[in-house]
Amino acid sequence: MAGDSEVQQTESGKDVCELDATGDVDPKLYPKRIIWKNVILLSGLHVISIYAISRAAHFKAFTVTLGIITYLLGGLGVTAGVHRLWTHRSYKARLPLRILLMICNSMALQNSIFDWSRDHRTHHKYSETNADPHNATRGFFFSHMGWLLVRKHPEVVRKGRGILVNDLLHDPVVAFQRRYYVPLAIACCFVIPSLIPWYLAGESLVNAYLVSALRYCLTLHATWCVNSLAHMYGNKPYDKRIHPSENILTASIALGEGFHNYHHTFPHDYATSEYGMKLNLTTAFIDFMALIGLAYDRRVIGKEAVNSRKKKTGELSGLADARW
Ligand code: ST9
Ligand code: ZN
Ligand code: ZN
Repeated sequence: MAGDSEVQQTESGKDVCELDATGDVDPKLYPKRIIWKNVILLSGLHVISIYAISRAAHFKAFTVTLGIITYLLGGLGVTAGVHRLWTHRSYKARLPLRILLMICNSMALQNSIFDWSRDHRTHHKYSETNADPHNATRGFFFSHMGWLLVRKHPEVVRKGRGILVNDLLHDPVVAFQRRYYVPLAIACCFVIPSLIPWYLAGESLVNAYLVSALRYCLTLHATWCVNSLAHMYGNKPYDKRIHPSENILTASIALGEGFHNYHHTFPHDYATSEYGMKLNLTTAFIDFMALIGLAYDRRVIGKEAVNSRKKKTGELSGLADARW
């Protein structure tokens, strides 16, 4: 009951006031608190990005090339780093690769590896429920970026507390990034990528910053498409009872992360797809790292298991009931 509610606090002292006295969710106390700081920052980023596009003809080729390279590096910090390595443990990486991926991940500025992984593990376990941080049943905009503009649903926090994160807490690379996250992310995402073309190619600092901001904005949208587009549109060859779908557009812009029906069915496959390296730059990157000895123990789901799952629950299986 609303009247029984009390303000509870997390370990770092933040209140989770939407839980009632029993720790259950009181629906009357949710929705939703808009985080105006995030609304202003993300709106500002979009205004700057549109302005950057309008000035594109003034940018030096060096700056644009660096923008593309940092899109790919930041993207790999998300896909090969926080997603496939730290969240799903779908392969193992030696220390130099973990450090490289942590720096690339900081370049993507998408929350610390710890927070991102905890949210993503929660997303997989409780997909399309209130405990899913970007629950796609709340609509396209919410699952795309709206979830970053409001306080989390209390179920995310409550159920998320049961998610195991010991491996993340014991990884010194993850701990280092978490500790110095704000300065590290600002330096890797904006400061260094703006200084390089200014220093090496005589680009103006304003132009160099505009390209960094545009690249950041594009990386965010490519990532968010996995939660929105790939949870709404596409085929479901592996499990038709779930929302996640094979979305080729998303796979193309998100370095191979759009094969989402496969990924939610077999989350521990390091390729996140049945088709290995096809449209999947991240898988090619991990394979190259394995070739030079920096990645190992890549987990793959066998053909037989994939085919038998397709027959049991895929679109062509004849299985009738959808979960939703
Ligand atoms: C961004 C992230 O964009 C994007 C992630 C997308 C994931 C996509 C996955 C797809 C697969 C991979 C594809 C990659 C493709 C890449 C392509 C690249 C080319 N469990 O969070 P708080 C507790 S970030 C357990 O503050 P609020 C916890 O105790 C963009 N507990 O919630 C915490 O306390 P403590 C930039 C949890 O206050 C407390 O709750 N960033 C969990 O409701 C409060 O946590 C932004 O725009 C959990 N899961 O605020 C905004 N969650 O501190 C950044 C929470 O002790 N975020 N708790 O840990 C925020 O400002 C806030 O998180 C908020 C919610 C406003 C969204
Ligand atoms: Zn998903
Ligand atoms: Zn995943």
